[in-house]
Amino acid sequence: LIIKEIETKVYQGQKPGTSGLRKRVVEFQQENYLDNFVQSIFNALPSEQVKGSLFVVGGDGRYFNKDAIQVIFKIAAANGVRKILVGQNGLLSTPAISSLVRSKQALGAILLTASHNPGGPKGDFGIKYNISNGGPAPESITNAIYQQTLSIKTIVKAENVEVRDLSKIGVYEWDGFSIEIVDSIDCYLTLMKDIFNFSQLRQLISDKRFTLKFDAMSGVTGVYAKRILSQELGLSIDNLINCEPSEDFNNGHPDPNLTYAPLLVDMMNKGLFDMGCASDGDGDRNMILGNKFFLNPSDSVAVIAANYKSIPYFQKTGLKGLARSMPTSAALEHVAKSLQVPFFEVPTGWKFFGNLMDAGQLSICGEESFGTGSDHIREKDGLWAVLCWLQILADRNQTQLSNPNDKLVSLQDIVREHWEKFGRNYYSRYDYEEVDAKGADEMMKSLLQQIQSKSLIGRKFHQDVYEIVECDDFEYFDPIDKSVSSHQGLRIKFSDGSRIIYRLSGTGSSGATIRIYFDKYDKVSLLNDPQQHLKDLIHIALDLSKLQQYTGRNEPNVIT
Ligand code: VG1
Ligand code: CO
Repeated sequence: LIIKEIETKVYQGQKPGTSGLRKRVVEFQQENYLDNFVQSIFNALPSEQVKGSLFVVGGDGRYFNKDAIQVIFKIAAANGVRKILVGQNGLLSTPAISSLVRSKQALGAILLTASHNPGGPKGDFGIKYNISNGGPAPESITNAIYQQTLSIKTIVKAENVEVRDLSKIGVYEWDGFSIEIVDSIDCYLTLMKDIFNFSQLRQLISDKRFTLKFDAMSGVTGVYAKRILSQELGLSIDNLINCEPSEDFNNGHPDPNLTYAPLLVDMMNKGLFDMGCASDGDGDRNMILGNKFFLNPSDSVAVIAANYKSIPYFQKTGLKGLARSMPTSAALEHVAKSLQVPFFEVPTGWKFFGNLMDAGQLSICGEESFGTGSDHIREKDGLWAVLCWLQILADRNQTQLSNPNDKLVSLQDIVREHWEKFGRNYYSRYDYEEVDAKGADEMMKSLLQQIQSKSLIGRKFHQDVYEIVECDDFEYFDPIDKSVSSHQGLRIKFSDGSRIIYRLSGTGSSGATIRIYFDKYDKVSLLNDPQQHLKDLIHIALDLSKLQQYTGRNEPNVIT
């Protein structure tokens, strides 16, 4: 190895957000910008751990992915890493990386993705460090990396390490360092076969009474969908859309929601398929739709949990506990109560679930932001969620599938039955993307002040139907490592249990994004339109925050 030491200067602002460091590509293209961050990761880790270690590297295939991988190779080699596993063509979904780290017992992984943010030369790039459990590094480590970025002076690089062609599976060796290009899917597929009953899934997918459409939004999941849904489970290739990974997501916004997946949403609204699914750029998110039916992610995780016995993996492991992020609807709590399993509420971001899983206290968890997962890995997992739903459907329809004249129980039938049993949490999230950061900060400050002064308590709205009984600035005490995470969102709670939550996004790359979440439980009227049902609560939220006044925005860009 020819190792060179390079002098560098500090870049301000390399602080990882909700899920890694995300910036515009042009920022990453500045001299040593990426290099500084990568070197800072190694500087933050104990050097005796790094020496001789194994790392996993891969990304969602967005623009700058391939250049970044070469930089990581060089810096990792010079810092004493023994071996790197990299996905073929540099591609690995976030869940696949998590599964590789765990099964190969790597020290950690470097993930190259800005997830659901747009890509391309004018779009975003991102980098995230995962630890040996396969999950995102906790705040103690991301903070340590950030501290390193503020004092970095030199970078070390092995100049002669380079594998320009990442298309062929194989091993490349230098003295004391090697790079192995691995199949992007194999390890993940083995895991999925262990979790689900593939022959049952195959039977459902091949049945004429059930039609499925999958949209990879030109992100990395396309390669997984082709192999798993099509080759392994027999879904016709015609039912896969946007399954070629593209550097700019085919000029799209790889965020699976009602706004950015219009093609799929339109087909499902027309009733063309029984189930429609989409995943985000790096494959950890999922949107699942029924025939003319939107499955709210907060309901999705609750229904999966309630039906855990349909899934072979949970038959083996049992249900250790359930958890959701704070702004996610309370639907999952009703399931935890009924099944009498422990329940946890953590801040937004998957990194907060890892400790509970490692401690054997958590099996299934989810976020309202189209993130669902379990302790099979330490990241949320888009394709896993799709397979869960297929498994639940296949299990529920065992009799029907063998009687060709029976009508199949549909996805929405299962959700409606769930509401009948547990009640329904009407839920919505409003996103105001790229608003002026100053206005957003001032709005949050004014809300915080109202909360801290307790002046909101006792206030009544809409003919006194709604009364505020509690409000706070959410703080999380991790029961496992005892760490404290403050300022995780502003919560307002009403006498009927309804909640309004305000947060600023931590994944954007310019301006600010305000998120407002609405949650209202109902046991009696189950089939209303959520926007209609939540109208008053939404009104109160906009009123209290004076959002329009602070931001000049009349409407959110995305409504979930
Ligand atoms: C958003 C979501 C959060 C999710 C995060 C990462 O964060 O709200 O639930 O964990 O994205 O998802 P924020 O701070 O913008 O609200 V992904 O798919 O970008 O790794
Ligand atoms: Co993602």
